[in-house]
Amino acid sequence: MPVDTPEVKRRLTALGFDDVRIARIGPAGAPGARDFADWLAAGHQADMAWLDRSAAKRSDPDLVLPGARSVIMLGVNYWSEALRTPPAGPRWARYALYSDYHDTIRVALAAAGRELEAVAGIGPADHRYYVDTGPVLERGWAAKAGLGFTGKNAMLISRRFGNWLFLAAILTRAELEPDGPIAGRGPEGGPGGASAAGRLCGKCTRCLDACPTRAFSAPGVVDARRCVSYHTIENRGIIPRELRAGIGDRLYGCDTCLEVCPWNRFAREGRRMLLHARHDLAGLGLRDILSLTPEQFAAVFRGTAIKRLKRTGLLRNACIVAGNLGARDCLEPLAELAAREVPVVRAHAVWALRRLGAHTHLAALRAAETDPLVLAEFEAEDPAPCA
Ligand code: B12
Ligand code: SF4
Ligand code: SF4
Repeated sequence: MPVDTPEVKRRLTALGFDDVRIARIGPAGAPGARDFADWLAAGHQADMAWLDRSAAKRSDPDLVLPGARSVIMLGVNYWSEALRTPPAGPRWARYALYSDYHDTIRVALAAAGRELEAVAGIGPADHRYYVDTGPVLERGWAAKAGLGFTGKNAMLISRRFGNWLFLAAILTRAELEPDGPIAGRGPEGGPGGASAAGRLCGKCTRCLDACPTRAFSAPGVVDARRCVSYHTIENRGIIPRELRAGIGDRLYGCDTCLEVCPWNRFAREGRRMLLHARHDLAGLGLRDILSLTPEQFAAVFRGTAIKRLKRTGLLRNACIVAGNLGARDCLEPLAELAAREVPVVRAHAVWALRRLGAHTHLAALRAAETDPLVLAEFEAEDPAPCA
């Protein structure tokens, strides 16, 4: 029975999704599966082993939902004019300045599933929904559905909202009327082909040039091993010394290759029906962050994506930012961390103190230190003093 696809789109838009587009699932599987396999083979996933473990499912939706015929790709616009100019001090990726989008969007996805059942006459077992964490190549499907195009910055860029769009997906056995990819000026490169990245970028290379750690191994291809976003969010251990200066003032995530993109001229204030702003986090001072007790961390970051980084990860990142910003008002909290925290935090606190030239503090700390991870920071080549 043909499904009333415009009605499905109308209902999902009414729930708060800012864009709703459909891709048909064909025998070739997920668009971009070959690029994804190459990306994994090159080791670009760093230690995100969960990507390897779910690779087969990500490349073939039939392994996720046998008999799936369509993917409904959903976009949630999170642009806010209030976040245009980041405050001086530690800088947060804009997406993090909301209650955890996984939680808030998942609630709407459950409602979307019920609407789909009603319109398409299917049951709860005939669809599965995901936002970010599921085994779905979201950007590949979104490009195929024409929700946007894949930029040289690897982002799914919307012609309606620029770079500031969360993605979510509903796989379903219902056969919906598909939308097509956005027609481009450059080479198509086949569905999901690497050459398709940047089709609407023209000669622009702003994102590639602006990346502070040179993380693009090719246009559209991010090597997570060099990416600030990966290191400040996903990496749980030591951040490579050679990348720390490039992290600059970025405390959590990185928006640099997004914010330089000229397609953001189409960005507009989000309706935010599915998001709860936590813009207050951007006002936290570096000294306050470095001094957070476990109880304060839990209270401040409850319900946000940052809680998954845990206090240890946030302190580690804050040490790097303090070292990069030359934050001499943070010497005391840094010395406290270097004396009392777990080794991964102690190591980065020592790095920051060295960058700040805090020789008196360092002499005392070194005399008391026994952990090889932290001692290695004392032995390492002097980090360049901050400007
Ligand atoms: C792993 C991951 C990361 C890793 C690796 C990033 C990367 N570039 O691969 C790290 C931790 C570095 C990261 C960082 C960020 N991430 Co992230 N991440 C993911 C995750 C979980 C998987 C991505 C993946 O599979 N990567 C492997 C590469 C090979 O796949 P891909 O980037 O999706 O590329 C595909 C397309 O480009 C496609 N393709 C290329 N050209 C064409 C052309 C056509 C026509 C077609 C059909 C397909 C196609 O081929 C590839 C395979 O499908 C997705 C959620 C998901 N389930 O997909 C979120 C996701 C990609 N991340 C997201 C965000 C917001 C970010 C950050 C902006 C966060 C921040 N501010 O710090 C940065 C941006 C960094 C960047 N420039 O990519 C959003 C992106 C939204 C959007 N509009 O694109 C996603 C979709 C989460 C979500 N649900 O909203 N992320
Ligand atoms: S998120 Fe930052 S570090 Fe990663 S590729 Fe983009 S600009 Fe480079
Ligand atoms: S900054 Fe330029 S090259 Fe990069 S994604 Fe945007 S338009 Fe494309």
